[in-house]
Amino acid sequence: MAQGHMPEMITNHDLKPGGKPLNIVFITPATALRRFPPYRWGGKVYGQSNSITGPLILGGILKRAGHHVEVYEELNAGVNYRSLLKKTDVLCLCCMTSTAPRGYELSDLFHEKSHAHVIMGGMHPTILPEEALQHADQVIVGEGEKVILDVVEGRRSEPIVTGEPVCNLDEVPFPDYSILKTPVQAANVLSTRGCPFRCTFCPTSRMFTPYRQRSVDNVIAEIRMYKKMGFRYLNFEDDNFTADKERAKEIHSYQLQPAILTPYPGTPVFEQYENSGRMITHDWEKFDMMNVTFRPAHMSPWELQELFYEADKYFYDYDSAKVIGKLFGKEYGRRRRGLATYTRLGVWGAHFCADHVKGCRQYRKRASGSGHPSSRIMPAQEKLAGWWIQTRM
Ligand code: B12
Ligand code: SF4
Repeated sequence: MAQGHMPEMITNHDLKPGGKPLNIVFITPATALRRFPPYRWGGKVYGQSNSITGPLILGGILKRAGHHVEVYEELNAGVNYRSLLKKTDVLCLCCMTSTAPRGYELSDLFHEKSHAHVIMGGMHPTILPEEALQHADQVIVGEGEKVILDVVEGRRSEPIVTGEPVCNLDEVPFPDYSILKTPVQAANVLSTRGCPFRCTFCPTSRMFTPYRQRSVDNVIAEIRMYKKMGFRYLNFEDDNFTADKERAKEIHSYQLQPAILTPYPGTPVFEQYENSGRMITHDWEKFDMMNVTFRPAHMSPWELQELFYEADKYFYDYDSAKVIGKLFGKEYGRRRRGLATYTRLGVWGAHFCADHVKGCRQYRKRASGSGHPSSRIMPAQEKLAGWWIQTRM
């Protein structure tokens, strides 16, 4: 498989004299609901399976330094933990807020049942490193490229290591898909890091700072590599692909999806809502942009949740599926139709669970109250998902 190029700055490390290659495993955790098979099937309707790129970039750096590296995305497939517990020397967990609780669970499991050294990184450990350190041996704050090898090989042993941002993004190696062990159909391309604006609710513009762009040539070289590797689908996953309109036109693509305002820790909105008592949950699993986690000013949390479901139905409707089919081809149209159906079933399912499943029946009566809406809906789905997962871990 084609490899990304490797800049001097990052490759120039050697294994410690006499040091033997380590078995390094990267896991991007997913919440119980997202590991539940019906959700994974639904995900296929939503789009081609894809992978977060951080572990593929960092794993590639470690592989080229001589280590044995495997990367797993829990979102896309079950992971055989029995075998990983036996062989893993270093476990690297990549967590966003909603997946941090699962990351902590995995870290505890590896501490209990294996000899692995556990390192955490990604969006959530970057914002709350002390919280992550209650479970991990080391936490890397920020971008990992410049420090990952030193941390893994033990030259940096402090509990919290701060990774400096890479100034010239063209020096970052391309993600290495040869180490990814879970299925993937689409390659993700990020032509920038961060965003020139700093909306008060936005975590990425704070994590990836300053805003940087790759050169168009470098992006095109990556796209060519994926074509050679046989990828039929690419996603542009920039946070604000149109920040530079001319450049966006040059590269040519963007995508949107509905989301609920989520006050992520580390953002001014979180501070503000926290200080004024408007946060209604600190259950990080709910921080996935699909659950209301705060008290809105002019309606109840549940009313906002319902409006989100309604917006989803308008966004993914059958007419727009036709237009998308015409613009982007039959397959995209078919997927969009599937998504329209799935969204409608999902909304119905959420109401059904809330109305009929034990523990949730009362939600309508409490709709104008201050409780967390998903704490009434989700338990039904989560109980089922939790049961299924427990029988397999
Ligand atoms: C691609 C992507 C996806 C893909 C794949 C993700 C996956 N399989 O988990 C898809 C579309 C499936 C997805 C889904 C979701 N996503 Co998403 N996603 C992204 C996106 C756009 C790009 C990720 C990426 O490749 N970044 C670029 C690389 C270079 O960064 P990175 O992976 O974070 O890695 C760097 C550092 O974090 C660090 N690092 C990372 N991992 C590790 C591990 C170790 C051990 C170390 C040391 C360092 C380290 O070093 C890396 C290199 O510098 C980001 C936005 C962003 N700009 O990051 C949102 C983002 C991560 N997603 C987000 C969200 C909310 C979600 C969903 C919950 C959305 C939803 N409603 O379903 C789901 C959850 C999926 C899950 N796993 O459960 C939020 C998370 C916010 C937060 N604070 O938690 C983000 C930040 C978007 C946003 N603007 O808010 N996502
Ligand atoms: S990425 Fe979007 S939300 Fe974040 S600062 Fe930029 S424009 Fe605002």
